[in-house]
Amino acid sequence: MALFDVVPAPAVVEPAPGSFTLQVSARIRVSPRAEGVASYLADVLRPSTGFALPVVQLEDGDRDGDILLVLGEADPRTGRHGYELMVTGRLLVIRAEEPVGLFAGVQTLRQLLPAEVESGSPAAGMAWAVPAGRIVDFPRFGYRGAMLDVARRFFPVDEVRRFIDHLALYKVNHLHLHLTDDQGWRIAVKQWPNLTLYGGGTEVGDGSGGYYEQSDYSEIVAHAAERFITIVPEIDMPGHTNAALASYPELNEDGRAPDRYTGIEVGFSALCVTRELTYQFVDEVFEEVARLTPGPYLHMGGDEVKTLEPEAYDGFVTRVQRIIAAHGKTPMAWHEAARAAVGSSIAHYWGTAAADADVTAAVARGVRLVLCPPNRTYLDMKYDDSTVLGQRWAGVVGVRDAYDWDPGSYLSDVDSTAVLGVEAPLWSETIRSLADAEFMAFPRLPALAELGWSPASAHDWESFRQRLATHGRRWDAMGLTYFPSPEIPWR
Ligand code: NGO
Repeated sequence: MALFDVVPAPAVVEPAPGSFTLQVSARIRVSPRAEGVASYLADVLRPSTGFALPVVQLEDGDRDGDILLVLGEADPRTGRHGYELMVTGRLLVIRAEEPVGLFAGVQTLRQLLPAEVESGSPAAGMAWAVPAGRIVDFPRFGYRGAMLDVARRFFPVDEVRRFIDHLALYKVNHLHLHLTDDQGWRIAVKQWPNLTLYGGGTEVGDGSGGYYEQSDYSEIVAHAAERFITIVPEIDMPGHTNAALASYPELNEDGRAPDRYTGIEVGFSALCVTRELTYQFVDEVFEEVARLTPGPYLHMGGDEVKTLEPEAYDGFVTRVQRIIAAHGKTPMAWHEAARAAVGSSIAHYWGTAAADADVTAAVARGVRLVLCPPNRTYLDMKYDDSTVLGQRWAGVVGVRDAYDWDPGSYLSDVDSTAVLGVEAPLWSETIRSLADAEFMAFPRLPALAELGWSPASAHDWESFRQRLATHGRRWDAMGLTYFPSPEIPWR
């Protein structure tokens, strides 16, 4: 590997002659408060190297050949989320102000080791060399997200854990879980048990769906937290609610429960927004989800409601966002809700227009944005005409399409300071397995991760495709399914 072959591109890369080689006697020395990062690194390195790699205190004596994870004394440019990596023939040192920065540095280190490090089983006769030099690195945006639609196709806990592991490698730090939709309700709510017992039993097509018990959801949250990833739970409303409406007749305008739904049309369902019981329902659902979610956000959906008048929809949005705020969380919603969103909330912009008057006005009131334009970020769009999976309502989205745009200037009327970051949604109407999901995410997800992390000055398609070309072997070693796009000169 070369010091440059890192995705997302680091802010500063200074190669030096020589290399560091990880030996059987190496230890991982770590500052107090960062032991979790050290044991994560040991778990990554032990299976393929076969080395013991004991984790010891930083103070535990200088020895050549050790890996050091140090809190403090990093280059000041690294800030609270960045890191500095120094590699010489003698030592490999990652420094950061906070454990989250060390974790990002560990991901860079993974990518600087030979691809075989990802194989999960002993790779004999390897020289575990890391090129010498210095990297100083820090994120451009605080919100670097991916979204997984577990409603149209249910992903069991183990698959979500594996997806989270992939996100970590590319420094993605938010996973938005689309937990409910017309085709299924995926998170158990104790006060409304039929949501999952009945409403969780379907998905798109003839599958039997599934759902997360609250303990399953907590397991996902904990796995993500160990990787410094925040879970953003979405309960989509007032539309995209057929699974809830089928489970509880009293949530329907006419008091009658519809059949469960397994097709892929959108926009036909809506909660009854004029009945008080609906707000009690919303309050109790968000109360339970808030209690299970340590992260700051609760997402209320709000997209594609075709059966309500604008005033009724707006009134619902404002009231629900106040309920979310009352549970101590920051409301998030798709950008249709921006017009009625409260000032402290966040809107996911999924339009393709370069300006949107409602969004501009909302930003003026203090609403901030996460960008997910479908013609750039939707991982469920086909790569090209030959892609079997996916949809094409927003066009085909090649790797270059995903990469070659600037989140800071995408919306012409919005100042870049209102943009918290980018998100890559993986909707699952056409997805039947985790391998399908990986195929649609790779290599576009690393492209979007780079937009979120790397400085605008590092943005360069030619450089990106050359760096990414070294990652195919890494994905092969991980057993990760990906699209071998002809846009990338795979090595
Ligand atoms: C839209 C729609 C989703 C679909 C997706 C498919 C948003 C925010 N709402 O995006 O329900 O699954 O497109 O590409």
